[in-house]
Amino acid sequence: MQAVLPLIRQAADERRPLLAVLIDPGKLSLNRLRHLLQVAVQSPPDLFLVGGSTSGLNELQSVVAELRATLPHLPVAIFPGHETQVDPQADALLLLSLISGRNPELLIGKHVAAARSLRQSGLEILPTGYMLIESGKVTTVAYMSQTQPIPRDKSEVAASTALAAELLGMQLVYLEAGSGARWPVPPEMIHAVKMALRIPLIVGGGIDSPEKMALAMDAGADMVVVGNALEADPELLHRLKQCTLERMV
Ligand code: 1GP
Repeated sequence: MQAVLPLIRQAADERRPLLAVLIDPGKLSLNRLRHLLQVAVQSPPDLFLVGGSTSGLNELQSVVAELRATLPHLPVAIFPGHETQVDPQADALLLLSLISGRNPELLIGKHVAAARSLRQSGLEILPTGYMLIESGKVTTVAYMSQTQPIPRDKSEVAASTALAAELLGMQLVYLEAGSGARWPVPPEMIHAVKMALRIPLIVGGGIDSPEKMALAMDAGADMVVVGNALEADPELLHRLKQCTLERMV
C-alpha cells in the first residue's frame, strides 16, 4: 500500500503539479484499457483514479487488478461514483462530499452508509471537498447528483466553499467541471480557490490537451485529472506527461 495523501502534499509543497489519469470502468473496453496502460508504462502518470457514476464493483475490481498487474508501482485511488465502489486492492479512496450542492445524501448520507465498509477495507481515506463548476452543459455528475454547479463567474463563492471544506477538516479540494465538460474550470477560479487554501487542490473535467492542462497547473492546480480525452486517444498521455516534466525544471 502506498500512502497517497503525503505524495500529493509533498508535490504541492514543492509546487510540482501532478497528473492523475481517471479510468471509468463503465466506459473503457478491456482492449482500450490495455492500450492506455501500455502507453502509461512509457509515460507513467503520478496517480490513477478509478471510478464512475454507472460502473459496478466487478468492473471496477477488474480495472484495479489490470492496473496492479501492469503498473504495480503506481498508486491507485478509487474515485467512487457509488458507495459500493470499495476495493481493498487499491491504495486509497477519495471520500467525496459534494459541498457545492445541498443534497444531504451526498454531503453525509452515503458516507454513513459506507462508513463501516470503508474502515474495514483498510484503504487510506482521503476526505475531499468536491465542487461542481458550471461547464457549458449538464454533465453526468450534475444530473446524477441533482445539484446545481457553482456558476463560472462566481470565484468568490468557490473560494469560500473550498475554505469551508478546509476548516471542516477535509484534506483535499476537487474542482470538477464534469467528465467531458465543454469548458474546464476557469483559470481565474482555480487561482482564487488556490489562494484561499492551505490544502492541495485537484482540478478536472474537460481537460483534453497539454495546453489546457498547463493553464490549470499554472493557475494553481496541484493535481490535474484527465479521463475522457485519454479514453478517446491514449497516446495523448505522452504529451501530457511531457507537459508535467517541463514544469519540474
Ligand atoms: C471527471 O474530472 C474528471 O470526473 C475528469 O474529467 O473525463 O473530462 O477528463 P474528463
